Amino acid sequence: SIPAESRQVWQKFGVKEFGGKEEFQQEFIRHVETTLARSIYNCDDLAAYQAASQAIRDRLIIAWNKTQQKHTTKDQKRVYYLSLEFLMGRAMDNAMLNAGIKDITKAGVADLGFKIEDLLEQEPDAALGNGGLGRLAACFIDSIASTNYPGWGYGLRYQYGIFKQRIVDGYQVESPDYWLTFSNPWEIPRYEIQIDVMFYGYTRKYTNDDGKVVHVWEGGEQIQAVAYDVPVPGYGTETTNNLRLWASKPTREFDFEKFNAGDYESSVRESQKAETISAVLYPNDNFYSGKELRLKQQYFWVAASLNDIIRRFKKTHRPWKEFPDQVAIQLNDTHPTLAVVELQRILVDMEGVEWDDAWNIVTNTFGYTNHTVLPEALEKWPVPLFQNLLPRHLEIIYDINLFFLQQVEKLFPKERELLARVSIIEESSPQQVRMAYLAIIGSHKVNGVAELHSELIKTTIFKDFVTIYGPDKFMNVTNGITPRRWLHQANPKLSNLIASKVGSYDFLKDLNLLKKIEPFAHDPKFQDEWVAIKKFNKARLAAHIKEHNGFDVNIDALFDVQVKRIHEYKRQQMNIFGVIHRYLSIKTMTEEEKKEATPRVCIFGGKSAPGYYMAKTIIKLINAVSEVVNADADIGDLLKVVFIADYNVSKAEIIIPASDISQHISTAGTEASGTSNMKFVLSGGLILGTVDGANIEITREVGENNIFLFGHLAESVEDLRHKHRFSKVPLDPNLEKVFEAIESGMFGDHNIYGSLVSSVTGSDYYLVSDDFQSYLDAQKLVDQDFKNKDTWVSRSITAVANMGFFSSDRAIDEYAESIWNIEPIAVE
Ligand code: GPK
Repeated sequence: SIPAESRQVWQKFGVKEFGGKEEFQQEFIRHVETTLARSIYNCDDLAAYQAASQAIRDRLIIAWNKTQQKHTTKDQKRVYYLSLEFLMGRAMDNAMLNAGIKDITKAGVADLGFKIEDLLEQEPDAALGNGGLGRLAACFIDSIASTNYPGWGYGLRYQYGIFKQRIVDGYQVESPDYWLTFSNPWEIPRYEIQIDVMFYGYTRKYTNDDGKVVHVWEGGEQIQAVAYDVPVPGYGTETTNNLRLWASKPTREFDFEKFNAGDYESSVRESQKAETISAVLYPNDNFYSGKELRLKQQYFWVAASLNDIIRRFKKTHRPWKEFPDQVAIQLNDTHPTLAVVELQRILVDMEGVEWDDAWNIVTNTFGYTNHTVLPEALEKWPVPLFQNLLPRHLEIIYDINLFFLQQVEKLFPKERELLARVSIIEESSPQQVRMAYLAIIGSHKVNGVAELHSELIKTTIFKDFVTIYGPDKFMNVTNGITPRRWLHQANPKLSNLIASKVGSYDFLKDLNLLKKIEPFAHDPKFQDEWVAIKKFNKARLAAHIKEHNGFDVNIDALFDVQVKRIHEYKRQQMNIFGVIHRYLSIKTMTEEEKKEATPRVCIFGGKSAPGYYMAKTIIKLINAVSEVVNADADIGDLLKVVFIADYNVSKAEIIIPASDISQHISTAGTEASGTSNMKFVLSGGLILGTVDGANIEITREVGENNIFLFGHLAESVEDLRHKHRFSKVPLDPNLEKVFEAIESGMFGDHNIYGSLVSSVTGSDYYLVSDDFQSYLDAQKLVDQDFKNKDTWVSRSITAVANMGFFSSDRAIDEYAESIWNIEPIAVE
């Protein structure tokens, strides 16, 4: 440590926070001239963005250091959020907002000849996630910091995030998202933090001098994990937490071995192979694909993270049994479930803790969040693959399973069927490791992400585990979203208007304060301002559409938006069938009827997994319909169809505030929660939705007059599917007309859409036909109600006023209180 007499020097020159804009400017110029080696003569927007972000980054690092020192001295329990995905989007605007230096930087760059908006546009999205699950993790770490909880995120530093989507001839075309081209100012490489991770090899056991059986795992391939830290600033607090992302690198020892054997070329090849582990994000949402490299990613990340967490714990010199008093680990889906096994392995094999004591520590440490009931999304690793890659872990899983099944047998003697059903090992050929079961057995709490979903997991996929453990192990934590990004950053004008009535921006920290705008729901002046802001946001989106799609949309039309991953269960196909129905209706309207009709702009956006044929067909149909409808002179402004390519977080920030209606129309019981539904309502849009996921809680909060619900309920879904399977259910007549239009070739070669149509005319697993009439009825109501501008705007205001519950700060408080058992720490 630094000798006392030197400390004065340190303190004298310690980096300070910005006092004002001039200090920012000084730092900006210093970074242009030294960090970037540029000058006033060649500083373009990109360089200016880089210099500004370096200056902001320095401030985050100071706060980060302070926070980590404070957390270390306080020595309280921390939470570690393990997620394979963090869909962060851009960092600069959020960093300025949360660090409270937005005005300083804005004014600072203006004096230097730049517009802050132009600089923000330079930043590529950090798109290290697929959709809702990854974005939830991003909102959660924002909230953990903003509510002053000591907590870290752990993930992978993919070099390629979710692919970029282009539309060529109506089809999705993917290209790689190499987002690190200009380096990333928001990460701090920690080259000194290197952790060895082993794969493959073999296991061996021996009896040591104390007569104890010891298991060893050796002879495998070593890969090195290097840490990259991303500071996560809380809003309105000094707390700046850490997101630690691991990158894979070849180990030095590994290189030398080959090199000494004279095989230089293959040593280089092997090195390159090591880097591929963390190279690319798997582009599947709600789908398990079972690739070995994916299992490698999971173990690599889990092993590095646990090693890091344990190293930190060991510095406190506490006994192992206190581990769960210091550490809570949340498993974001089953992706990090190997952590359960890895912790047990470290405790038993490496630290000599007795099996039962170790297992107590493990189960008290972990919590598991389930995000889906879709069977195709549940991870099940083939035993042979597992055996080869992680032989010792498989042995431990067998032991965990054995002890678990013994316990079940004691509780429920003679229930052989039950034992087979709940076994971690599925007796298929090959056998499979059921990761969700392992996660349940290895955790003290299991939660779903909205009320209906949390009930469904208890009564369907995890029913037997409720029988075994009782209901208290299973709970609900309804998802939330961060109001900083999804209200203040995405919709600054609305945030400012709300602040003018609330009296401050405190609602960004305590979202229930939105209630204070409810009295103004019928105030004409407030309504006018509200409407003007929506119009401004629609114009902003229209400009984006003009630039990227090349045509104009009428901003007085109803903006109807469905943006999310393309998936059959989310039913974008039903939406586009509805659009075709609307198109056909307009074609038969008289001029009088046309005058009465509500003009619409139907906006779609979302990526399909590259190998998901049906989803890709849906994208093609949307684009084909768009071409036909937009070019039809009979239709004019009454209907426009837009597909916005490459939907991502920064596009969501433009699209969501511009919606009048957004669609969340999954087959009841399939969408675990949804979070964009919350974002749309928070921006003053109303929902057209099914009785599914968090739509249900949104309805309860905003009132059923302020949402358009339709469709069958989750409880009827099984029966309806059964009917489709075992009898011929007549197709909805309106849908039949839509299919006739498709088959007539109206949208190009109808063969392209053959499987899409027959999936509905066949077993109709997603009940598109069953819900179609109800969907059209709800749409009709939307058309009518939109004409009544006064009522519409008051409904919009009332809905926003009642959205307080959906702050991710509330969700994090619930996790902290009932799963993690952690307390906030103030950082002055
Ligand atoms: C759930 F299982 C998964 C998955 O693989 N990816 C994903 O984004 C989503 N999710 C759910 O589909 C949403 O309903 C939910 O809001 C979100 O996770 C966050 O919980």
